[in-house]
Amino acid sequence: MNAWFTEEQTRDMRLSLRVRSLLHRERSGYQEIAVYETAEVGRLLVLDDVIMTSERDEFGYHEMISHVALCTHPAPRRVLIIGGGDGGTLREVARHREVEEIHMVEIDERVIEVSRRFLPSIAAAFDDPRLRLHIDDGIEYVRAAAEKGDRYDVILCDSTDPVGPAAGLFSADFFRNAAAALGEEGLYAAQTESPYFNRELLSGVQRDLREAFGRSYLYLSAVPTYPGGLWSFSMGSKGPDPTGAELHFERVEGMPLRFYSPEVHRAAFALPPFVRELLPGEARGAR
Ligand code: SPD
Repeated sequence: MNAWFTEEQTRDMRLSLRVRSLLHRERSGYQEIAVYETAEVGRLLVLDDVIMTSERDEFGYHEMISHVALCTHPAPRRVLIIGGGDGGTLREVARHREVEEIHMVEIDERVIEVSRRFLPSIAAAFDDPRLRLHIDDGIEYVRAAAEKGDRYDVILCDSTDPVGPAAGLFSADFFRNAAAALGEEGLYAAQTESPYFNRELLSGVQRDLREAFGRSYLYLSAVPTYPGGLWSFSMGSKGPDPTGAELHFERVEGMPLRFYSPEVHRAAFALPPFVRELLPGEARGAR
């Protein structure tokens, strides 16, 4: 079979993956959802022609969006996941025994259902009894949580790219609401795209997180099917320092992790100069 799935990663750059078969395609109320069996990266989830996750490289994303914050917060009992319908972030959060409640707000229920059926190794924790699943708009959910005085310890934003409805998840207004929906030592971590191809977005996010939380951090991982392969995560903190001495690595002992480790946690904050220059002025010298 000579079929290929091609993602237009930038206007001038494409990634093609040989397709063994198309396992599923549908149009939900929000987007086109497709799952391919590929020759190189196993099963691949695609939303509106954009790669969301693949069996081969998902761990560098899901482990890093989750464990960095969960090993930094002093007592992460209530965790909110925004987006993340494939379930990979939920799977990682659910590994933490100290987490008592996992709230997840996903706008498109069909992404969850398709992932449960076709990506069982990723969508592995939807039956966890600590999960409270909300099919809703993450932006509205966080605004309402902030207004009600609902308080989380950690919020993880596992969003799609910042286009269409997801653009609001990268806005200063959203970060202020996220800060208000977090407790005193609250931590917010989000995927923030490629440091090669989304530079303006990334420096704006860092500036706005710093304004909303007081402290912001940027760290890196590797996700070969995403544009450029080098991927960024941004963190807003009301107190705990993910680069400091008080980290809780004992929490991940014994977990079957393939990317995250204490060494990788620390190394992820070592930024090449071309990435460091995206940090707000006062933070550039500090790390
Ligand atoms: N360019 C694709 C970025 C997608 C980030 N989110 C992926 C969701 C994986 N759980």
